[in-house]
Amino acid sequence: MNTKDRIHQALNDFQIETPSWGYADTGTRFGKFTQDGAAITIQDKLADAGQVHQLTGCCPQVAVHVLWDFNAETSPEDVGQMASTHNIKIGSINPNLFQDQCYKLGSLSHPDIEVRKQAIAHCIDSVQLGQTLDSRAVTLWLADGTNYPGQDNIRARKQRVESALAEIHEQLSQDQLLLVEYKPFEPAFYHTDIADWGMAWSYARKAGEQAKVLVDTGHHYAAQNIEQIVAWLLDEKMLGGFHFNDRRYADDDLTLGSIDPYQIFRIFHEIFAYANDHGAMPTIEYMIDQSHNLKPKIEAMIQTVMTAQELYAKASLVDHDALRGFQDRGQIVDAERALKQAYDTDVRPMIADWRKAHKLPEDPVIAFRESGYQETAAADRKKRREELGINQTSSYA
Ligand code: PSV
Ligand code: MN
Repeated sequence: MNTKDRIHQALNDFQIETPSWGYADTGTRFGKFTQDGAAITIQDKLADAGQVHQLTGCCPQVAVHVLWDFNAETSPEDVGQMASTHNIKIGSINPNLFQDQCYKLGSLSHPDIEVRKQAIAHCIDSVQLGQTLDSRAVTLWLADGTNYPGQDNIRARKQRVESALAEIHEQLSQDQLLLVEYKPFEPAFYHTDIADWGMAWSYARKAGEQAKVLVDTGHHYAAQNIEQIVAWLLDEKMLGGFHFNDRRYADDDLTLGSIDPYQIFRIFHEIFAYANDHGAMPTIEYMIDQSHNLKPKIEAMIQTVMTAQELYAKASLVDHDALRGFQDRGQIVDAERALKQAYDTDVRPMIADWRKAHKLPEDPVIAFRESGYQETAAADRKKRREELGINQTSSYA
């Protein structure tokens, strides 16, 4: 297959979910820089996600965070219906186990059985929400951990999480997945109950067959080799999905590839290499987990999606037969050159071509700017904020 066809085939198969929370005002623990165009309601978030899909053609799903996106006035069915009016679907369901006051000492790992019961019930509600909305993945991230040595019994907490996950897993329908996300620190700074991929893997294995590991690229120590983790999880059939973002220090939520695009290429390469060995691409939930504080949100999301497509397309170009030969003969320079050859290929004209073939704009960022959507949304949302008495000053449209 020639380069163009390989890229087109890769892009035909590539979809990535955007997060509802990436369209709303978010910030750091020090404060928020607000934007007039930021989504206020779930309707706004879905409209914005619909824009990203309309212009890129590869984001048909939007991830939701249960407490941030659902309320008593809007039924889940209404939310599903609203999504479909924007030609998208509700994707992964994210339970929220970190905002309620009762979670100060943890959620599924909390020493008090009553708090654990509340957390489990919320997860089971989220599983049912997924069933109502025909969504596949429930993605579980625990802020659980301790801040001080001796604060709680680490093994007891592990056992509490294990038994909670098994209980939640039992409620999954046949098509549902329970994705277990790990994070080395923050908000817990002494120990985190799911600190790394090995712990997430162990929890997922014990929970049941439909539990897999979720790799958030921002949740690793600086020198960690993420593609090795990906290769291991693939080999063990335990890779469930990704939360993509980039980072400089920790969980910085920077746009994908803004700091280290080669790392994302190497991750995609491991996936293509696995597919080459097994004759088919593995099923993986690709998701973005970014909250944009400085960049305009929809543009930043489109930029991220375009970067993901570029890096995925580049990774599809690696010549695996040649690479295997170089590896077998110990030709290190040539093996590395096989990766670089693909990475250095300018795939942008072929992606533009793919977009043309799919009646999509060649440059979705420019098309978005020209559409006037941002200005209209900003004017409308600014007015609604004033009516609602939400204080906000902004220099961004
Ligand atoms: C936590 O840092 C995380 O990566 C989890 O996926 C959350 O659901 C998400 O960010 C949003 O806070
Ligand atoms: Mn995440």
